Amino acid sequence: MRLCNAVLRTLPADVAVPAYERSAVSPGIVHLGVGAFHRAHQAAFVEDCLAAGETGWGIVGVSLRSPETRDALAPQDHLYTLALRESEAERLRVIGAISDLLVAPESPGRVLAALTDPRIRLVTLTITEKGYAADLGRGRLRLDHPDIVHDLAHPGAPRSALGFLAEALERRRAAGTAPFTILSCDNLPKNGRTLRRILTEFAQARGGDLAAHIEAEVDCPSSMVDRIVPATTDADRAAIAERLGADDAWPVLGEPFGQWVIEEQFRAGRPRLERFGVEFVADVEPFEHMKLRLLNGAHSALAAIGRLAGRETVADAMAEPTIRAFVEDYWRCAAPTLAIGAEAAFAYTRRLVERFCNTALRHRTAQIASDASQKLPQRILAPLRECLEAGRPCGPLIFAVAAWIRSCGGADDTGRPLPLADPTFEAWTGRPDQRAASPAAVVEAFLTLHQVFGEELPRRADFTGPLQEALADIAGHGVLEALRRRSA
Ligand code: CS2
Repeated sequence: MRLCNAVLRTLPADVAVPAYERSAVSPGIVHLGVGAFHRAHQAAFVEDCLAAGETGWGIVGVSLRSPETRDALAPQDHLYTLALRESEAERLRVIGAISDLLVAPESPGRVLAALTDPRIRLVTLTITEKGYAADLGRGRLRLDHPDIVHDLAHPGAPRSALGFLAEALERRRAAGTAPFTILSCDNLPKNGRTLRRILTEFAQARGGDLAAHIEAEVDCPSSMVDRIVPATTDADRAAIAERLGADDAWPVLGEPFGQWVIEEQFRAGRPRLERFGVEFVADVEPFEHMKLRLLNGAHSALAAIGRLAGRETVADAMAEPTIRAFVEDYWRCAAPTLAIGAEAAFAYTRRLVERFCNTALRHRTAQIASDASQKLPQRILAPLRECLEAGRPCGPLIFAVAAWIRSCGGADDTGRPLPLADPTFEAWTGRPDQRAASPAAVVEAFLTLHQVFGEELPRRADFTGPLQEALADIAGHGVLEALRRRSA
């Protein structure tokens, strides 16, 4: 039996199901990039609003690349299970907030029709760092990006999120429909402002006066989103089917913790998410820095170190005392770069230890390591730069960069292959052969990667010297021994 509207009544009593009439919901949100994170985070908050009677905020999900999500969920009335796990406990909730799923490459016209529907007042995005087609170090649009080149040549059949947003805004304006608000839910610095800047640059490149319309009329609040969402495995599918008594082709997993902090800029209206724990603030940056630099920064460090040391999950890596001590040290260095006080940072990291040690999640270090070249600048290099400028210690941050470089060499410390999943990095033709080149030569080659390191950092001897030393230590002794030597 497959999960669908008709079986909702037959599910076990301890599985939460949509507490509202799904057929009465109308679409109010288009979400671009409808992956597991969206389904485990924003959609769950929207589900609360629907259940509370705000029926005008159903979600039309759009996949910008593959049909997998639609293929899995369409046969089950777009229902799916959210499993929140901690230790032995698992709470299951069937989410009904998604009312339709579109696949952009198959039918760009249907996506544009959804985006120009006057009932849509909010467009949310989780398209990952690389979906922005931007040089994130500088926060500028990459006009040479193949999707951007395509969308400028074919504005009526776009491929990129920016192409869809610009064309939809143009059509809405022509039809006299007010613009939607665009809410980025990606882990980018100043995500709303960055999106607004690159969308405006894209609109300028299209010509006409759309850019001026966006500047004057379109709200792009920044937001900070947080929930750890490991990729679903076949074992998860089987275990969830067992509990449901029905098959769900693609349930999503997460930790019970969830946070969403959003800037209050919604001229087009919004669901009353504040009733369900979402925080609306004037300036999201302090929250964003706290999360990007403490949670995501440590995650990326753990991913690189954990993979080199053969630790499959974040919890496995945290169980290794040397790594755990390193992470604590990392936080001590990153925390002073935050606007929040030391006490708040300490409270946050205490909670992070518990979240990272949640063995029920099985959050794979390989998952976090994907697209690392797109993540390092905002997570690790931004606070690192600030520490260097202030003359504060930042050894653990530099060590994390060295571990990342080493993890790009193709093998872990025992010689097992370490595949990369970072297309932007893989496209780089200057990659040195780490089995042959000296650590100094490897560092020198990596520092030419300006998209990651920027222009100024590679010129600082107080960065390049310690980076070479850390890489030489890792290459010579393995990552765990290198960590032990650091703390000796
Ligand atoms: C992780 C994030 O995969 C990654 O890069 O660091 O997905 C992280 O789990 C989330 O941002 C937590 O909110």
